[in-house]
Amino acid sequence: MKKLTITLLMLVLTAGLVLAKSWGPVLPVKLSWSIPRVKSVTIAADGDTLTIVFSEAVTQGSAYDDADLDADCSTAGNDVALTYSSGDETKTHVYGLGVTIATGETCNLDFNGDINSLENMDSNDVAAIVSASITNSSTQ
Ligand SMILES: [Ca+2]
Ligand SMILES: [Ca+2]
Repeated sequence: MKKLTITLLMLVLTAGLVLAKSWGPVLPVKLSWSIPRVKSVTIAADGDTLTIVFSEAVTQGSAYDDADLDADCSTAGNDVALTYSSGDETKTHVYGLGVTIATGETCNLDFNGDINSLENMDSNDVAAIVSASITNSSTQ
């Protein structure tokens, strides 16, 4: 019985070492538990472009969809579509707005992505956002 226990223990240890060896190269060297946050959201002077600045570089994960984001505005209405333009894998993501936002409108940003939608470079997801305030710089 004792011999069997030792044999089993050796098997588990060996399996563990083999696993550690094969998975070692894909494990991140530097683990990060930081959660990317939205620092600012701005509508440009043209009223057609929206820029989100995150606290760190953010990428579009496997479940990302433009529909995960929308803007709710006082005149243009709720759920204005956003279409990704540029900035993937950086802090600053630029989107086209489905409707031209007029000067003086009040807008908020919603983000409701599935797991692995927007995430940082360590795959930590951006948390859901409800009505983050948008700075409207439109002159239209
Ligand atoms: Ca909305
Ligand atoms: Ca993730």
